[in-house]
Amino acid sequence: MESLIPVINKLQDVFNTVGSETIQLPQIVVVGNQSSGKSSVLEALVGHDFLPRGTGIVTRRPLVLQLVHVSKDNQRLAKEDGPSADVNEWAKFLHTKNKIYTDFGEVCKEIENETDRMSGTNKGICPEPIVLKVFSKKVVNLTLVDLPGLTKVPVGDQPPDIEQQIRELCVNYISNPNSVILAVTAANTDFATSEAIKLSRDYDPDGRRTLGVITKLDLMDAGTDAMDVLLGRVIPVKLGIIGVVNRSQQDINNKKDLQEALKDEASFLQKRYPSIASRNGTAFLGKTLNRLLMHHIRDCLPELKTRVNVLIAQFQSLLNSFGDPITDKSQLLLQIITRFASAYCSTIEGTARNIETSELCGGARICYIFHETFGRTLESVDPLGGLNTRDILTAIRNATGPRPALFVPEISFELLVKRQIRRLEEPSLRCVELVHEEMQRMIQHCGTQQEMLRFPKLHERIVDVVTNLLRQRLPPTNTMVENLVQVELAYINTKHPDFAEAHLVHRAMTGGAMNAEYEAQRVAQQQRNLLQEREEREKVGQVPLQTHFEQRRSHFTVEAADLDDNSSGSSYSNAEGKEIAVI
Ligand SMILES: Nc1nc2c(ncn2[C@@H]2O[C@H](COP(=O)(O)OP(=O)(O)OP(=O)(O)O)[C@@H](O)[C@H]2O)c(=O)[nH]1
Ligand SMILES: [Mg+2]
Repeated sequence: MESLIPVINKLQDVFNTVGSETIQLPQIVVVGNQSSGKSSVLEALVGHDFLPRGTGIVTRRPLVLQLVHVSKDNQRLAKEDGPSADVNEWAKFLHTKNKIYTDFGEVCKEIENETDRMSGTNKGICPEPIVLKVFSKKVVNLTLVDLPGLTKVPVGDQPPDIEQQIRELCVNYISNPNSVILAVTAANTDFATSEAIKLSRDYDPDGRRTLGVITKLDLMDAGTDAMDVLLGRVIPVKLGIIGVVNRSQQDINNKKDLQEALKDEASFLQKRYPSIASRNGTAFLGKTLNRLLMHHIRDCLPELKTRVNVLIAQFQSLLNSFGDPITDKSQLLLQIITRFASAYCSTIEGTARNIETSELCGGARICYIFHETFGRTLESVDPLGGLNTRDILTAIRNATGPRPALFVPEISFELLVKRQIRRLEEPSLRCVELVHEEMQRMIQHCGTQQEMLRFPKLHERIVDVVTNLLRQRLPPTNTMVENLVQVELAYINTKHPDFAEAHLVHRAMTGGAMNAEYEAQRVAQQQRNLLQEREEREKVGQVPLQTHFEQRRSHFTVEAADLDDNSSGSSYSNAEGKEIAVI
């Protein structure tokens, strides 16, 4: 089995790397008549003395022997499961939990004890398997199963249907398609009567996983040999028939060493079967099993290969998505940042390569926010909103102080106007907020998908930096908008053409001394000027504030008329009513 170790280890590494299930090697099951030498064959294959062997029924419970390869890399397993001292091989039973056996003689004793415990001491059998794990550097991960021998007549405490029971037990193991059957027959019995061969034929009719083993070649009657059997002339076995010589009962009693036994076996075969010596013996059996396992591994390879190829393709495309290797890091960094910056600018300018068609974005959206959202909000602001006659009257009275003024006090007008101008501040600040949101959103559109994939952290940093930058600019921008409103509040330019009309209103309301014809001319002239002025302003895109005054004029007149009814609650003189209307 030793040549398998490096192959399996390498393969298991590959399987681990590609994250698939590791190779499940077939389990090796021995079947055969009682005392045909099954345990002896298995033991020779493993290379350890640890199975109870002897005359009469010995193996009375299935023994599931799990060989576990431990390597230096496999420290975890060795530490958890292994003994503390420097021991290369050790064993553990399932039923003794964590007890560690380093003496294989003790293992043999424990198998006997455990067999007696469940099956009694008087030749009874029990289908419950004993599970033994052997940890070693010199084994591959493989499971071997030793079974009780097939028998005919009940002895001792055996039940009448013992033949049937053992048969079923064996069938249970050999019918598993993942098991290689070692059909053991002793050479001193007639091969044509071999129960092992018969049973395995029933469950492996193609003979693809049955290997014939002939034991006790040394015990054949004088004048007979197993030549015909071994050459497959009696009963052919597809995978072959291999003859072996195990240690006799005498050898076991004398504690004959396994290595010595192997040497003797080789010389026996050389002497008795020189022409086929190289194709028989325990060593050759081991090699053949090796080959069978290799074939099994080979069958697993196509699937592994496909998996590896799929993974290669996946990783290759991932690798390609990362782009060419980097030679100059700082140059690349600068390039990426520059590309991001220019992508950001072009999103604002509308010169970006991938122009969105589903929704407005970048500069176009900012334009929309200013002209549509903000513009509409401004237009919806009523210049006279929130002002009632009582406010105006109070403002006028407060401005005149102790003595009633002769003319409308302008200070009251300013007071009221400022209050109205201040109302523009809130929608302006909201406009700033919307623009900020859009500029923030634009960050996501810049930087290519490929770069984001390749340098996710860099991309995160860029987003961070730009977000912070935008956030930092928010308070100064708000302050600027607030300042603009403050500037407008600080000085009311009454010389502005918007106020030209106010003069007319004032005159009309206060009944100025000019004659009617002169007045009409003046009004006409004023209106021509205003019209011209407005056209010019509309050309440069300014919203004419005057529109509001025009729109409000009718409303304004009605309010002035209402004032005469004195219905607002507070009483005021006729003159005051006119002043309210003028303001
Ligand atoms: N001389 C000789 N004796 C053998 C050989 N193989 C096995 N034996 C002896 O045959 C007896 C039975 O061997 P086991 O290995 O216990 O046989 P088994 O098939 O496991 O027996 P059960 O488990 O009882 O069915 C033992 O005394 C072995 O020493 C062999 O090739 N030559
Ligand atoms: Mg046995």
